[in-house]
Amino acid sequence: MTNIVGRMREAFRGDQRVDADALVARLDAVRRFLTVVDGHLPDAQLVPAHTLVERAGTRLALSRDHTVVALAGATGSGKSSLFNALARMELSSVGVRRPTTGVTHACVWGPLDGGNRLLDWIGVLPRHRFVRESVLDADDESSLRGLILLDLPDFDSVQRSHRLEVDRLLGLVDLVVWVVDPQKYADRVIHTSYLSEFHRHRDVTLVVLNQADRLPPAELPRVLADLRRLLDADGLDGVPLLATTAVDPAGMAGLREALERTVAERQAALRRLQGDVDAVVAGLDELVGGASPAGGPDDAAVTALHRALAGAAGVPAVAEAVEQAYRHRGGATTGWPLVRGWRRLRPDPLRRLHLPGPAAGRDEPAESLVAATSVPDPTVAQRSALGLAIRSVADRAGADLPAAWPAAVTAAARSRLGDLPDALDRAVAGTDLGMDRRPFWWRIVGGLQWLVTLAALAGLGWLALGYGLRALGLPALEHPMVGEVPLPTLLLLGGLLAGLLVAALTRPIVRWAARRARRRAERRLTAAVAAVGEEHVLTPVRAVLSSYAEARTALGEAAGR
Ligand SMILES: Nc1nc2c(ncn2[C@@H]2O[C@H](COP(=O)(O)OP(=O)(O)OP(=O)(O)O)[C@@H](O)[C@H]2O)c(=O)[nH]1
Ligand SMILES: [Mg+2]
Repeated sequence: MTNIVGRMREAFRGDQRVDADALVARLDAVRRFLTVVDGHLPDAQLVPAHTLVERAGTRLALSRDHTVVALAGATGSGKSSLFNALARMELSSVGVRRPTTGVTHACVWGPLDGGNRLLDWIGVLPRHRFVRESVLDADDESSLRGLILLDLPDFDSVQRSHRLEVDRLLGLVDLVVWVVDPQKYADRVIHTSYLSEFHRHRDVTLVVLNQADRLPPAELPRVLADLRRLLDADGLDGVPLLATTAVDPAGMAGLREALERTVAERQAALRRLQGDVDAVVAGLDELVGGASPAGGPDDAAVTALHRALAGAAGVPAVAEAVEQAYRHRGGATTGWPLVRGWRRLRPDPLRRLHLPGPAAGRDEPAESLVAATSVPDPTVAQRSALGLAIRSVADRAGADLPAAWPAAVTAAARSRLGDLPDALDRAVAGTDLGMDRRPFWWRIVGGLQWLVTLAALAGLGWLALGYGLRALGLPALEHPMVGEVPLPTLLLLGGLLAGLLVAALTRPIVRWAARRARRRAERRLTAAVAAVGEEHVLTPVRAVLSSYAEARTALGEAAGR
């Protein structure tokens, strides 16, 4: 990308013909570039490209059979004299009072109709338009057929409006003939403000040293050589330089011939536009040049973003609540039945956070779950950690990009910051924490607990019945014996002890399973908040990076590669 300009120059030099289709393709690429970078790069830097696309589109749609040539130069250099001499008619006033020409005059060789639309676009008033080729001329002027010659006001004028008019027209014409005279050919203004600015339009630039008759014949080669040196310094090496004498038809032959060649080639309009595209592309190069397209957001920064999002979404608090809730619910199902009721009185840690989200809500659109949870709002520290993580993703992603792109990446990363809190809350509320169903083994242990408790109660009842009968003086019950111990006593004590033992053995298993449940919930929640980060932060960042890559490709095509 760095050497686009150099390569373009090579392609541009010489008498190579410009392929109209290739030029149109390059303009399309500039258009595509502008579409892709829209909103990412400052508009002010894109003005020349927009102007080019608009002007080139219009110029190509208008007559390609005409070549618009402007005579430009300082006042008194002889532009109007050359204009009249080429037209062989007195169309534009030549005067002693300076500046003489205040508005642009046009002369069209061939029927005026075709050139009129071009002149409307260029902005030459109808009363200053003339037609050169009449029936009377027969074939004399046919070699210039298609030429539209413009006599411009002076660019170094005391009249500011003249300079504005010249600057406007120089942007529209196909070829410029710079007219200088022996007195002022070395003036700084024409070289610094104009000629050196035209170095990309060398193929559509001609320089004439007019009023050559005013120089002693021996002086002319020296002045021409001096002027050539100045032109080379302006970057206009290779540009044709001719000596002309407007007051002598013979002194016009070289210029006339050069114009005839230009008109016959019908290349000037395309070459001019090609020079414009080159200039615009060179100007845009620094906006997308340098780095190769970035691969995407940096992995470490993305991991840090996920962590910060999890913090802001309250994932650690929810995971902690999942572990506690597992222990709470597990204890309530598998604990000693005589104390289960007491356990149930304590609130469920997950329900306190209004989690898990409403079971039916999971199938509903996410919007219906707004603010569904009571997870604590992120702290100031968590908010700023999230802000930093987003900035870091943007900084890393935009680090190698040129000019305004890093700012565009940062803006994209932060573009949906306002939606993040709700989106994170919805993500947490919508995550299946894996706490809906009770594990099967809880029920087995629970059943076992009831069984041993019933055994204890049966033993208690049996013993109570025995005491009751004895107290009433009725025949005592014969308790079956297991070894030395009566069966009811064994049932009562064994049942109670077994219940306590099962509860004691189950507790560590419940705790271990609670930690597993916590990790599973953490995984799912982290995946859910990562998806939010993907949608709200990373996708916009990737969109800018892909715009950058597309802009590079488009500019490469616009450069003609
Ligand atoms: N001897 C001689 N005089 C010339 C030649 N070209 C122009 N002149 C004279 O130079 C003076 C200025 O010529 P213009 O054609 O009006 O110059 P211009 O560049 O149109 O000047 P503005 O309209 O003021 O920008 C006139 O007096 C011309 O007669 C030339 O080749 N030789
Ligand atoms: Mg004039």
